[in-house]
Amino acid sequence: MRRTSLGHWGAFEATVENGRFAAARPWSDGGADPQMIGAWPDLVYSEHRIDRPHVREGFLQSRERAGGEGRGREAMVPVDWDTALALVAEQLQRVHAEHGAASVFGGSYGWSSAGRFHHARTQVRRFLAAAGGFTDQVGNYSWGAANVILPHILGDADAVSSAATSWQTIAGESDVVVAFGGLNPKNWRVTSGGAGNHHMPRYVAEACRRGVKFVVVSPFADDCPEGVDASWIAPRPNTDTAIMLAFAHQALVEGRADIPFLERYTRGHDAFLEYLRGTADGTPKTLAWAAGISDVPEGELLALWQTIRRGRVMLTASWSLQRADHGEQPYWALIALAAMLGQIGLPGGGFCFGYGSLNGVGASARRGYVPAMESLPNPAGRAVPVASFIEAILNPGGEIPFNGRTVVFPDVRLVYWAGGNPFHHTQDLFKLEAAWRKPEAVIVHEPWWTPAARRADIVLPATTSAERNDLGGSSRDPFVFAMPKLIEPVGEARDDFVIFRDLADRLGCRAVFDEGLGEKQWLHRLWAKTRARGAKEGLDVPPFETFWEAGIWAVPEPETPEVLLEAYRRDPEAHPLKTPSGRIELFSATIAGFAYADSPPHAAWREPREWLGGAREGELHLVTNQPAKRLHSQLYQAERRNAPETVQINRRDAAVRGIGEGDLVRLWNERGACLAVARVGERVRPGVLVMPTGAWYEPDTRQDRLEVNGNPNVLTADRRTSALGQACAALSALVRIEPYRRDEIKREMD
Ligand SMILES: Nc1nc2c(c(=O)[nH]1)N[C@H]1C(S)=C(S)[C@@H](COP(=O)(O)OP(=O)(O)OC[C@H]3O[C@@H](n4cnc5c(=O)[nH]c(N)nc54)[C@H](O)[C@@H]3O)O[C@H]1N2
Ligand SMILES: Nc1nc2c(c(=O)[nH]1)N[C@H]1C(S)=C(S)[C@@H](COP(=O)(O)OP(=O)(O)OC[C@H]3O[C@@H](n4cnc5c(=O)[nH]c(N)nc54)[C@H](O)[C@@H]3O)O[C@H]1N2
Ligand SMILES: [Mo]
Repeated sequence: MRRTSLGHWGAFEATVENGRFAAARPWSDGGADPQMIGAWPDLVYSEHRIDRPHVREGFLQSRERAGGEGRGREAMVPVDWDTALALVAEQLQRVHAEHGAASVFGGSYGWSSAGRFHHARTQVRRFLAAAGGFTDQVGNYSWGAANVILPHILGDADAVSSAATSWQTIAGESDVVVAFGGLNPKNWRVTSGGAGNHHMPRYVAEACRRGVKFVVVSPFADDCPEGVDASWIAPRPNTDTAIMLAFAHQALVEGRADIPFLERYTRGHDAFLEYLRGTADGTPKTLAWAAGISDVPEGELLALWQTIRRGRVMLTASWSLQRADHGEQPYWALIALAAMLGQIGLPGGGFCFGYGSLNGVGASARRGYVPAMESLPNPAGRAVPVASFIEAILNPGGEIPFNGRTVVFPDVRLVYWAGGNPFHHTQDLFKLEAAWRKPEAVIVHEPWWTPAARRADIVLPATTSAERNDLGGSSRDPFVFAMPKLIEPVGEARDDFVIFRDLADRLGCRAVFDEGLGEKQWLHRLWAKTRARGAKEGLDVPPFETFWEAGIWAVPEPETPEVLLEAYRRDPEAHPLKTPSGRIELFSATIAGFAYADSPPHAAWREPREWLGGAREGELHLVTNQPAKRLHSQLYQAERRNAPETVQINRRDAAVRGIGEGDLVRLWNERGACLAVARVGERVRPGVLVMPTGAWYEPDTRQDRLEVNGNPNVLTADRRTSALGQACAALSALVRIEPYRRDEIKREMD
């Protein structure tokens, strides 16, 4: 039997033989990665599947009185479902009664699976809301800083979350595309919710063929699709803001600045221009100034400026740029530069974010046809920024500023995680390991024995999306997919939804949680939303049965290609932005009013706390990017590696340290150390190491604070972008590296 289904890494055709998921290959000519898709059966039948519920030995004996020290160390004891569910219900009731709802931490950040109904994170938050409330997480790791700064500049975060100028208009109209952070094709293998169309490389190649010139600004040459003859400028990491500001200054002094555009479409450009001139700080933001910060020769910057000073120019930044100290600034600076050039709202011109970050950005698709599972209001009304998880646990009652408000950390007693891997995504994992011992109870739903599952008190085995019915898709893709159940659950695994429904039953809140509906009825209800959306736009969406039978519904393409802020440009009075002024804010009185020392009221250069400009002898900048053939830590278990993750190092840096190609190396700083395999060459600029995330966290049993699989988050800092964004700043980290000899571990870590 062959069925079509979907994962975050693409739509696939599944072959099922005698009740077994035998093979998976990319659906149709969709262009998904065959290796990632082909790993599905390996994942589903992995030796790392959790076969039944487990409880940590000490916790089984003495519950919360066991303390958290044994997490990840004591044996996990298999128990039956009834015992496990009774324990979970008891712990939730206890914490609610003794400490209140806010002491249950249930934000549960993570991507989980592509299906929209069985989406674990949505399900756990619905359940905890129904059960009386919890502390939630706000924002995301992907574009947390942009999510906060963009509404101040543009009125909302659409320019990073959903809207983008289409590749069609770039191919047709752009002369130059300058990609800060590049366009790394590996990122196009993935879309949140999954996609049928993986044709980004084709769009870029087409633009190239029509003569569009590409400039990649990145420390890493691989941030460029094959076959694209791009110029490469390799600045120090985290210095893009300085380059953008210098171009804006150059526009100003050359009389290239589009003053009528600034006057009509922006507010506060005077203050910004004064900053560029250096009126107050005595530093004009010249090319020479930016060359000193970015370590790019002034001549190279001048040449790049000359390619963008005329013609139709698309300025774009990857999401990675804002996942760094002061990550709000490169986004604000890029918008300001685009405003100076006056092409915002024109086809193929202006600015845009994330072309190289996710499949589907700039593809043509109608939005709103993939239904989202509904959430429930959280009676506890509490939430903390996602990246402040460690601090929230360690510092109950502590306060942090956040976008003009004050967040007070709850007294976390119970942590509930379903659909994310905090021992992958959190920065400073050895610090997390210590913080993780503090709560009285930790409950995790997982299909696999991930590092987070191994560190829980109660582990409930979840089904994978192959073992249940669902539907999914991405708003950036022209398809909605049925995800039929392919096989019976593996072992004793149960759907997250079913687990929560049974728990809700025990806690007396089932009617609120499931509204009396089962899986099938929920899928009908979700599809009804798609049909309602169609009715609004005059599109004929088939009935559920027709959709389910076909397995796919192709959403008709929009009539005109999208251009970011086109309507605003056409008529700013009729289409004002949702900013206080209704205009693009190059100076924000709101942000000025917050008076945060680290968050200037206009785009400005601020030194990161860790960067090459402030490095000590021997330190290198560690860039941790997304893994090429995994989705974060997902798919790692199917790789069957016998060596740690790789790290890219420049030949020059390798030579002075005696590191050769393929050598085992140790990376370390004051936060910890991890092993890696060196890839030596010229792909990465001197002074920089590039290491993908996603290796499963595995501390060495004999060495304190040494991680052996190559998870670089033991090296990244638990710091946020700024008081404004409080977002993940993983990409600002300095480390040292040396050949690894197991017997002579140095002890510089303390
Ligand atoms: N240093 C550094 N760190 C980073 C980043 C970086 O650039 N550098 N990037 C950050 C970003 S942008 C992100 S989005 C995060 C990603 O972090 P996460 O989203 O947390 O990463 P995943 O590995 O996708 O975790 C998803 C988990 O859900 C589980 N899962 C899958 N399906 C199901 C299901 O049906 N039910 C349940 N219960 N579980 C399921 C998977 O096994 C996996 O453990 O990492 C962040 N961390
Ligand atoms: N294959 C695959 N694709 C994915 C994912 C995955 O796990 N696997 N995850 C998805 C998710 S959740 C997200 S949020 C997106 C993330 O999308 P991004 O954040 O854009 O992706 P990254 O790979 O982290 O970074 C892209 C490149 O930015 C460059 N870079 C880093 N710092 C700087 C800097 O300071 N300046 C400049 N100029 N360049 C810099 C690095 O060389 C890196 O290769 O990717 C998505 N796509
Ligand atoms: Mo992300």
